[in-house]
Amino acid sequence: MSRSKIILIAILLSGSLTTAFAISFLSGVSVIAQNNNAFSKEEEKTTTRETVVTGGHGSGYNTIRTTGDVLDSLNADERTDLTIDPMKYLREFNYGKVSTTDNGTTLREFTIVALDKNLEVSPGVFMDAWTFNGTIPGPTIRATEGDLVKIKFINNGSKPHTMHFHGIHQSNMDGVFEIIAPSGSFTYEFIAEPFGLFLYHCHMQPLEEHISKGLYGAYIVDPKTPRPPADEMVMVMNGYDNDFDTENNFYTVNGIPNYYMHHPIQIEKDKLVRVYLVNILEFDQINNFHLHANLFHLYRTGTSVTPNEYTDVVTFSQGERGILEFSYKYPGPYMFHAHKTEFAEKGWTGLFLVKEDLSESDVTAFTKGERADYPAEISKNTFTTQSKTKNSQSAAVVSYGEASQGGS
Ligand SMILES: [Cu+2]
Repeated sequence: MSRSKIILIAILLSGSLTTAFAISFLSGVSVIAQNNNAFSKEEEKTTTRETVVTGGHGSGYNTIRTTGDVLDSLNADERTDLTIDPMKYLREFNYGKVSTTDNGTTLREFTIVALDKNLEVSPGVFMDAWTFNGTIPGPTIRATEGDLVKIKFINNGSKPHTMHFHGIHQSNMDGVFEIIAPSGSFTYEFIAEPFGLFLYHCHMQPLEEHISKGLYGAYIVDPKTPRPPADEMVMVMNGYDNDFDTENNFYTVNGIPNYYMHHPIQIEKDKLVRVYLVNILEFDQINNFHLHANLFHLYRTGTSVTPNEYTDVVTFSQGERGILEFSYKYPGPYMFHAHKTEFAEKGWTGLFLVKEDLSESDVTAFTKGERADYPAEISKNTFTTQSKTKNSQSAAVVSYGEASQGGS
């Protein structure tokens, strides 16, 4: 529900109660009932019924062909005006320019540039975005506990900005009071501590504007003893309010609505997957992540190597994050998406495609730069994955639409 709606309801309720309370003082409890009746009659008069258009949803996830008003980014790979390349971003960790200081500390140096950019957040939908290094989300910054991190921040945007990192550091490195004007620069310097999953974002007022226009990214601090090897990926949950009414029109993980539905994330059966999951969604109170046909170990804020929970849904408010670990027992396509169904319908969905092993040929709904025609196997709601046995290779047909992917 939008904030304005919540506020409106709060005003109406408090107005109604205050009036009822005042009247009841004068003429007794029965007036409260009358007042409530009057309120509901008034409400009846002013409420008009909305027509609900279902937008041609069929059974199961045939709806990935069109999600009604939310167009899917089918040809995203070769474009330069998109928010990001979600497949590249997924497993891209930036460790900076690495050197060693005189006292033996590892120094990691990064350069981040704030840029105004007109980005296509969904086909045909452009937004005047503010970015770190030209993308939404900004680059994932990664260090190890105890490293010295230096971030040279250059503001080439048209508005003043800062970089506020979560984590432990000095006040003057917190990116709140030192405002970096357009054409200005500032070097943030701090020790990476503690280990965990953090984020960075601009901290200029009005904060909701500077965040919703795209100024954020993930910041990972690894423990000195590394976590066990895994297929690691970062997922930043966000939204776009491209008509500036303080309500999001699109919801995504990693920048483009529904991207991973068309470009499934390929993972290997029985192999440990580690997702660094960050919620930066502006305007909405919560966001969440649901994994299909599986459960994950959840490390809240990533500040422990012992999991807090074994679950299939995690809900975060803005700024919250956690590390998810899981492996799939059976091959095939599996959805992941916001279990806030409104967000899922407006773009926050994706697929893991679990393979017997990654040497199998890629199976994606669309190859790079291809037109938005569905390959025959997708049109027929089936596609083929190689399922290997000890002595032979046989092709198994996996149902892709209809009932097999029908629920959440
Ligand atoms: Cu800013």
